[in-house]
Amino acid sequence: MAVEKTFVMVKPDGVQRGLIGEVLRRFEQKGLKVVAAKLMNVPKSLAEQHYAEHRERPFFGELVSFITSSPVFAMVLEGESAISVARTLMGKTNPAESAPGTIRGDFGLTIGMNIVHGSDSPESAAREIGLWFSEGTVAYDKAVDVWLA
Ligand code: RTP
Ligand code: MG
Repeated sequence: MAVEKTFVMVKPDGVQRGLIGEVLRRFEQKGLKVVAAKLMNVPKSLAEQHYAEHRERPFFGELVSFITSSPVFAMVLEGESAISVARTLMGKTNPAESAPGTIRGDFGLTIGMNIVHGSDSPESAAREIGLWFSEGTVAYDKAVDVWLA
């Protein structure tokens, strides 16, 4: 167990449906802290780098065009086992197979529009945080941590 940072993003479908607050609420309620956040349009080059592992997949073009189609809400969340905890709250990649109670299970229907992204490993988290937040993250004064425990 270790305190980790993870990169999470509300995708264009989630932003357009007004779900930024709902998604963020679930992560905050769980105990993860927001250490960086911004609403932004995604340059094509950033989308291609972010999803580079899927470059050869048949859905790659569709995925890049979707993620660049309108603003996303990008954030870095911090907490104990933040990477796997965020993925658990999100649910499975395909919302049709995601359990009720998860973000994708409660709000999604199709795999192409699954509302939220979260880093899938420590290596991905480090890579994605560097890619999306080259300006860095914000550190909290440790004195307030007692209220978040
Ligand atoms: P993400 O990276 O977006 O957090 O999603 P994930 O780890 O759960 O899933 P991943 O395998 O990394 O796939 C990335 C995104 O590509 C889209 N996808 N479409 N048409 C398809 O068969 C298909 N498969 C994946 C999804 O939007 C998925 O989130
Ligand atoms: Mg992924």
